Amino acid sequence: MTRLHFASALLPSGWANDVQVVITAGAIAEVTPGVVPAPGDERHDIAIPGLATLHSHAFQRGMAGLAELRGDSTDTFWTWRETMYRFALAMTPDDVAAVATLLYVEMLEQGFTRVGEFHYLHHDRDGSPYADIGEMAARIAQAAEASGIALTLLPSFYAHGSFGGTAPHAGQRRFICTIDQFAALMSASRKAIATLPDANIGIAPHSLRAAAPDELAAIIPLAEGGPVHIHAAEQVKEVEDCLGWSGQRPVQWLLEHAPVDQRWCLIHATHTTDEEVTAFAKTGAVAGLCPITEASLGDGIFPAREFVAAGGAFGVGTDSNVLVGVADELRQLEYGQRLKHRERNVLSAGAGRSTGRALFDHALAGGARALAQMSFGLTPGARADIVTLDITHPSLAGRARDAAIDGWIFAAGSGAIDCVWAGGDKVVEGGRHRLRRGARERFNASVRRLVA
Ligand code: NGQ
Ligand code: ZN
Repeated sequence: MTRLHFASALLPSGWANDVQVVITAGAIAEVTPGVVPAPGDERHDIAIPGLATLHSHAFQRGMAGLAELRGDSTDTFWTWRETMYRFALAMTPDDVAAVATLLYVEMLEQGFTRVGEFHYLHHDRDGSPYADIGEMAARIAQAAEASGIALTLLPSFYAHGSFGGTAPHAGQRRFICTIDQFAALMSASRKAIATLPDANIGIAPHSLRAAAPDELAAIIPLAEGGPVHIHAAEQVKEVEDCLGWSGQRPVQWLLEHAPVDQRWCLIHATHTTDEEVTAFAKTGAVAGLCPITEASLGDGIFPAREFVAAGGAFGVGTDSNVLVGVADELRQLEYGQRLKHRERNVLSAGAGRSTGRALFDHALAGGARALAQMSFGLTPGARADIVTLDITHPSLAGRARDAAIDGWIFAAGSGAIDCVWAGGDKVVEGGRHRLRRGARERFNASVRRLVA
């Protein structure tokens, strides 16, 4: 049993002072506001819940910052993807484990305590399955276990190069499965996470480009009620190609042809019309927004204001992991809206209400829904995922409650996290994960070789 005491804590009912939290077996057992610290309570200042990054491609952390060199023709999402494929083709299972471990360490240092790993780098370098088809999934599970982050594994089904069932190209060979191989991969993935505390599993048809309608229908039952994630409408070209193929836009097609409900998460959904926004919000499916990656790749800006006004749920994902941070994703999301609407405090819940708090609340609830966490936040029954802010950071000076969240998200950024408990285990202290050094060494050794 661990007993913590916080000067203030963000509970589901709002901020409370003098909060004692009792942790047993990795979960929150009791939350008692308005009590003085008991002898033996470990004391901290401001506590907030850990968040989920609902969309990650771990291996891409290895190439962060390596695609910022202008090419011969106009650089786009599609030219970035060629660079990314070349990198993916070179990685061994050991490289993936090293890169994912450091990434998950960094996520925890930034206040992410659960990751939705949209996992599609399945096979050996020539495209043939490993002797254990779940080899790479097992490496992801190992990385999660070593770091302490909770894992929602989302094995991805990938079969085609584009709409209409076209053949995949050579650069995609490590991602490709038949339906039978995917079923075997799902079983192996379930095995890989079986002993991992607090892990769960869903499925991820990669996109309507990569999964044909009959395949989509065949694989959805393999989720066995778990989450279903799919990339949709990230790029204008993708929307145009989808219109050419089906006469419908990707989000529209999904809403009309797939059983989209609260279990679903549409990743990006950047190019979505007013009509789609209203219908999407009604389903209860989560918009999986990845603001930093979407900016990095030149995707466009999601109509977040309209989606929230329609009652839509969203969470955030670090996606390409080019930069990892809770504060960074939430700030970028709000700043995109500001640039688009030429206004300030666009996603605040109303007059006198904090923007940072609104962003945080949405991302907490939306992330939990997208990764099938029924119980979340600082409440009995939830996993003990707790983050404390460093009140000595200059951007937090004199701030309390929502103002501290705003100071963190808009002014302090990554430097304001003090401690992080993941499943009740204090893995980050003074902003540093206990594995940081070793994880960096392994990561650096892999990446030096990969970029040589
Ligand atoms: C991915 N990433 O699967 O890693 C994709 C690129 C694609 C983003 N969409 C590949 N950000 O969508 O075809
Ligand atoms: Zn993605």
